[in-house]
Amino acid sequence: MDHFMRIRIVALASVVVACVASAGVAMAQQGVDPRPPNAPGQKPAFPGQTRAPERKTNVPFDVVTVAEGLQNPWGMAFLPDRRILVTEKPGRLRIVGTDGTLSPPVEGLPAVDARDQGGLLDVTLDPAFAKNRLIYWSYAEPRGNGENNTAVARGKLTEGAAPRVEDVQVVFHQTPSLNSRMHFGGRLVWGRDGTLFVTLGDRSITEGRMQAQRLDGLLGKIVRINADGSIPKDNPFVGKEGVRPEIWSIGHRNIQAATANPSTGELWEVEHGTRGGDEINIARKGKDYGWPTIAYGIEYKGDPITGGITAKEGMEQPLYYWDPVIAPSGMVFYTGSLFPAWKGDLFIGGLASTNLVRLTVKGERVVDEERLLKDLQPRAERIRDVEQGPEGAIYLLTDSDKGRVLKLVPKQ
Ligand SMILES: [Ca+2]
Repeated sequence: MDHFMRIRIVALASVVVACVASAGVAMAQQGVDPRPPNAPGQKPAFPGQTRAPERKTNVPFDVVTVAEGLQNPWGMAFLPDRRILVTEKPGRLRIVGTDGTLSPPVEGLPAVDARDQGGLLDVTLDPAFAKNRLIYWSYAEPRGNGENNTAVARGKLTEGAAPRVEDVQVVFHQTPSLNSRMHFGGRLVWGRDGTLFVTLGDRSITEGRMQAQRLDGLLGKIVRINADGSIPKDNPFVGKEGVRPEIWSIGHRNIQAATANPSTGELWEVEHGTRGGDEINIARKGKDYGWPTIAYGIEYKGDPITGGITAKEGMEQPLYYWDPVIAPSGMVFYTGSLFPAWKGDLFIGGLASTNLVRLTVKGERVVDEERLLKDLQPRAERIRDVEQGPEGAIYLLTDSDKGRVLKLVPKQ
């Protein structure tokens, strides 16, 4: 082979390599979101970990306004008679009647710190509510001098002339308290065994973020408690010196979406990343989800996060991540019969994306993604919470000072 022929072959090979490489980039940018990633150099740890292919289910549905006039509603829970408990972030809990009317605020709740992301957060019924009338709610608990932390209280829901909670007990306080108005986490999820998972944030400020890996505090953690606030004996760190026994899992940033997987009972959660690092995890006993040592995406200012690495031995990879982000809040696996085509799918609320994310999940893999409500929201409302109603409709809370309860029902 002469010299020029060799050059031509090398040049041709380079073109082929370049074409394959650009096809690879194009592949990496497939999925439902056409925008480029914030961290284009980062590679997923396994195929399908991000930008799953789009699949439009074309399920016809109507969006019905169930109630409106709620100020930044954050969490909801269905009462046995199908009325809905809804929290408003400034500190009010209301009951939405089946006709959409709002009750006066439930009396007897402790004060909340409602600045920025803080306030009254999630609400859930005791698994034995029918017998004991107990409800649980999470909130930003004021501690004086601008300090606060996430807390969980419970009380007996009583209805007379005005609804109220009685015998209120604070069953959980996140420690340490910090002077921050951000990253409270706050979702409440029951395990099948009657224990309660509480998702917590890292409080956003550096002092909090750098404690997400520490076992002697509750910043950037998921905790697991008994209903009365005592510690389950089988928590992963019970009996270990210098370690908080409430801890279930560590290395989380800010979790505002969590639900029990109906087929396995395990806790699934979606946490907010920075620019390009929202991620889905199955929160397992004693595991480390990496924050802030490993993370996808970049800092808000554009710098790499910590050491700029996305994987490390001993730290869990997310099941799935988004770059750019959706800003997740609220999630549920759909198990109802109104939408057979969606059975088993995972629905996640989007704050920044102002849409409802639908994912097809096979075991522990996301196989396709769809964005719903894109064209149905002239006001581009942020979605704060997603629940399945007792009749099988999908209920949403929209996050604004004129927040609404919406439901998706099959098209009439
Ligand atoms: Ca992580």
